[in-house]
Amino acid sequence: MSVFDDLITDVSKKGAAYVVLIDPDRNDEDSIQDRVQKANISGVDALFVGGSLMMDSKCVDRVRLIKSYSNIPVIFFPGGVGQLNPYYDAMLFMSVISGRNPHYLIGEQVISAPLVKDMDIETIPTGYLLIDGGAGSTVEFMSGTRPIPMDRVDVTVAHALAGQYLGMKLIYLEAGSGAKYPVSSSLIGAVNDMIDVPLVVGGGIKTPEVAAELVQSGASIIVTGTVIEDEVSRMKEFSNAIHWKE
Ligand code: 1GP
Repeated sequence: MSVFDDLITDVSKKGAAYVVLIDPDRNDEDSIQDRVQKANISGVDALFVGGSLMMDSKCVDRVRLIKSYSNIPVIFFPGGVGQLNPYYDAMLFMSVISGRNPHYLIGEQVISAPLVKDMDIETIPTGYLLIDGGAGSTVEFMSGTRPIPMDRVDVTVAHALAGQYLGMKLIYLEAGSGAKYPVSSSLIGAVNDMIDVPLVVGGGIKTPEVAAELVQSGASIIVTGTVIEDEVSRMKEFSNAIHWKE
């Protein structure tokens, strides 16, 4: 079974899937080991690995390390083609469809496609929508795109639907790492009412209660990063809150 099929099975069996984001930029070897081993035993369904900006050249070594400790799928969450390496089980093959920067709509994808083929990495076509989470995210700077204001339901829904019609298997609503506020329940509900593909929601999700509320509003996959960097032991609480059918 593919990593994507596995994730979708988790969503239907458990009510939603829980993914922990590990940014290889901000982690030393000990914290990587601790985080990945805790994820293995805390009901986390997969790891996303990636970040918008790497401040050193150790990304590949850290991904290799993450893969060596992980019992769950390690999925590349691409900040750029430079982070591509053969240690991922799959990757979100993403396009920043909320923006109008051709490099992040199709440029990076063209550069990476032959390398992905050569490395034989499973690709999961993903429409990525950057929503304004109030914190001026790194993604905004790095992608050179303007986030969609949180209250522009019409604009968000139209982008998500366009992503579905273009064949995206997932639509990702991203408030940005460290967002002041996560994507709102009402926005998730409105998008979920209009599209049939699973919704991934991340950015600024700080408590299991908020995660549970976003799932009830229509999120199929919840991603947390910062909160787990601060408190690794909370993974189990998040996983219990998100997996409401279990
Ligand atoms: C993944 O950017 C998020 O979509 C992660 O955000 O670090 O705020 O959890 P946090």
